[in-house]
Amino acid sequence: MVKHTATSVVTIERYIIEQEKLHPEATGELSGILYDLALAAKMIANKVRSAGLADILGATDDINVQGEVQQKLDVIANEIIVKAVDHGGRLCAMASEEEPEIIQIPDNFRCGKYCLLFDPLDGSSNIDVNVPVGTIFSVVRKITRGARGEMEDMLQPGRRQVASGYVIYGSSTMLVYTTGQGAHGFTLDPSIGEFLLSHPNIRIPQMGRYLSVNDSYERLWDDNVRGLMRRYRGLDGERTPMSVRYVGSLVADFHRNLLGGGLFAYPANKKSPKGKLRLLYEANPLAFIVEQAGGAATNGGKRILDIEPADLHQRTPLYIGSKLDVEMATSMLANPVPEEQPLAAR
Ligand code: P6P
Repeated sequence: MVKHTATSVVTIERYIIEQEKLHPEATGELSGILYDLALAAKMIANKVRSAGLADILGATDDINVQGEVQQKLDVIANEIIVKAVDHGGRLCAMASEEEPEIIQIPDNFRCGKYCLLFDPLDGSSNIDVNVPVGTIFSVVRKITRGARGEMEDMLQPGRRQVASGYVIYGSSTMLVYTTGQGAHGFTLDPSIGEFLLSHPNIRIPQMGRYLSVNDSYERLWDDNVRGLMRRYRGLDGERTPMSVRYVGSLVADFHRNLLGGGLFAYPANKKSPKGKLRLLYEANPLAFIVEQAGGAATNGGKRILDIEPADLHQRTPLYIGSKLDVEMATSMLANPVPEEQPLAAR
């Protein structure tokens, strides 16, 4: 494979094909899913860019599975992704943050061997104030018999992902993905409508500059979490102080830390004892990317990618970013978070 640099003019489609050649057994189905997601990202970027103009701001009166008031763009982004991938014959089913149940492939379309799990527009509450938002996706292989996807296909640990990625709709639109051969970033050139390679082989610094945490929950944290955050801030003399940068949009906070080094933390707290972020379509895909970039991700007691899922919309505490800072979390949070029992153990 050609070793590209950030100055190479390489489209995401070409890069996907080059990466596919690293897998002699590849059939091109996974590449097809990534093409379709890149198309969906361009369409969502268009909607996000024009959100302030077309009076589609503000919330619908629908409530999604999270009990959150759905922003109209959430619904639109969800539809765009489903319609972009449901007819390609590569998926057996999908799961979305916006839908309570598995999304089956329409009867008139062929089923494939992969499952797609996604958060169509994370951080959507930030849309009205022009803060970056993002799409997050995860791809796993079907493991059950039969053509159609089942819940068991969705409830796989993150280490079984074959691809994952995110799109950040910020000052520019970027797509970052991995298929297990490193993490690679592409920036949308709106003048030609192409994602161009801009960040080949992303590597996250081993120690971070930035700490991303909402410390308004400090009163709800356990003592060991409070102690960890003091350490990150340099208050106990064990670590050089980190600067706090918290956007309140997971993809924006994660992306800055991935490129510049840092740690994003959303600890369990007395109000959210399992944490807030979703395992299958937020923590797992970002954990795959950060490990491919030399970082790490834990729930405070266990590697995120080794957590056995029990529920489609399961939440998890999340500490993700620079490897040494994540290791500091693991060592200071000695008591693992009680896990939900996997389906089989019920
Ligand atoms: P809090 C946005 O609603 C989100 O799901 C993530 O994007 C973000 O990291 C987190 O919640 C922010 O949560 O409790 O700090 O407002």
